[in-house]
Amino acid sequence: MTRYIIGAILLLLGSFLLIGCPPKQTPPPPPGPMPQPRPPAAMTPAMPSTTVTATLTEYKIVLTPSTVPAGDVTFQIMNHGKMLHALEIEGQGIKTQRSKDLKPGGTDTLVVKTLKAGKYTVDCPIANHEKLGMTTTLTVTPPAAGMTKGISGAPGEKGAATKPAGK
Ligand SMILES: [Cu+2]
Repeated sequence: MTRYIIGAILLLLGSFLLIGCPPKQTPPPPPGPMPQPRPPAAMTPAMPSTTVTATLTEYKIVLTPSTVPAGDVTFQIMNHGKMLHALEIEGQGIKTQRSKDLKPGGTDTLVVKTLKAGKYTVDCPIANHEKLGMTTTLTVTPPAAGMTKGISGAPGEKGAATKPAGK
């Protein structure tokens, strides 16, 4: 009888011990080097962004430069005239984009995204200013393989120049 009881107690103790001492869990991982945080994606130089200064006067638009590589173009527009002017660009199937109306001395910035190569008309949409001469052409050149710095002067593109009609 007592043996039986002792045996039961031992069993109980045994199971307590088992529960109290659970098998060791896998140890925490040793403090190794932290995983490197991913660096921010490098800016893709695929599409260059060019800034063109557009000066508006009566009745003229001057673009500097007037030839840019394909990509985004930011127009820094300044009204140096004495009347209200604005700037709009159209061509190559793009949606016509237009700056604010600028009072004399006013400035605005117009960003035109991803212009393809080709010719674009830049004019003043106010009243009949375009007819009076406020129109010019922005030439966008295809992205060159080895893009050179300095965009002034389209290299060797004189083919379309009108021949002097002197006889
Ligand atoms: Cu105008």
